[in-house]
Amino acid sequence: MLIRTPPDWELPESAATPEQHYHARRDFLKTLGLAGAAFAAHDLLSTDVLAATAGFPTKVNPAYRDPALKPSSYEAITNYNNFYEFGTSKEDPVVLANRGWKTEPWTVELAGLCRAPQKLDVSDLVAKMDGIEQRVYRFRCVEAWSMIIPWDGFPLAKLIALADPLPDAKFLKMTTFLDPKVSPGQRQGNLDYPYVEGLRLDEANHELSFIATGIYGKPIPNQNGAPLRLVVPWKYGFKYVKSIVKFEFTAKQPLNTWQAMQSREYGFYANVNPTVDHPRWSQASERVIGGGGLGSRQRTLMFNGYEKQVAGLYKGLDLRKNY
Ligand SMILES: Nc1nc2c(c(=O)[nH]1)N[C@H]1C(S)=C(S)[C@@H](COP(=O)(O)O)O[C@H]1N2
Ligand SMILES: [Mo]
Repeated sequence: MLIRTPPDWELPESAATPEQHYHARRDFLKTLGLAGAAFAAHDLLSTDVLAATAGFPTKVNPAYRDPALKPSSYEAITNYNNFYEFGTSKEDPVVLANRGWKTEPWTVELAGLCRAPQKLDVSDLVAKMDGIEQRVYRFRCVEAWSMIIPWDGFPLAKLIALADPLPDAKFLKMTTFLDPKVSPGQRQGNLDYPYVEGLRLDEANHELSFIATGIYGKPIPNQNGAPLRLVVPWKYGFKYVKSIVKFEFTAKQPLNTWQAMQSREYGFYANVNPTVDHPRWSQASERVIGGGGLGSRQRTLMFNGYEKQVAGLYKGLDLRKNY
């Protein structure tokens, strides 16, 4: 499939590492689980063409590579995760999501109010997206921590165009897999499953909205939401629904999982906003994961730094009420 690592890739700066021998996604993931991704990803970043270092078929999109953003280490991004299907601690998913959970083959369904509803394998879907690109985005979790992540994938707008929504479609609802056999969190019921998220259709079609199939030029690890997950950089991390099996066009606003869980604390919009605090903590600043010894803090930016691009989506909307 297209999101496989081709056999002839090499890492210029670490030609001696065993990673150059990993030809298949499966092997890559197995090793990731065992070795805990011990290589220093920041070394890969010294080259200008970030993705080319790993040979993943992706091109850096220079429009989304602000040189002021220094990506977090691959190790931090892939070992400090929220994925409640595989446990509630940050360290659980890297172990539990790599114990027999298969993320290929993987069927994706396009459904609801659209002219071209269909079911297709994720590799066929990716093949229709004419190429994978890399974008470096800020990432801000509602728990007041942040990272910078080089995502590989395609604009969500391309997937929406493939489904061809009808005029009545106003929202896009996205659903994670449901399989309690492989998901300890689903067996325990630590949330209402399957995990659901949603966007207004104009938000979903915004140029920043992205579907990630990779990180740092490598296929996206299970713990980060293989084989495809949402990326909406101006919103809190819980909107970034992982391991999606269904994209559904709806007329009514979907009820997202965290809103269903605790609507006073988590809303539908979840736009990063330093002036609207979480009922139990301030959102004015954030801890930078991997930002040195105890982790440095920085001010949180309106819309996570994407205000120029997205503020227009929310003209006339009370962002205090619509958190
Ligand atoms: N299916 C599913 N998607 C999910 C979550 C989850 O528990 N289940 N957690 C969310 C939260 S709270 C965050 S912060 C991000 C974390 O993404 P990361 O682990 O790749 O950093 O995934 C989001 N997507
Ligand atoms: Mo989060």
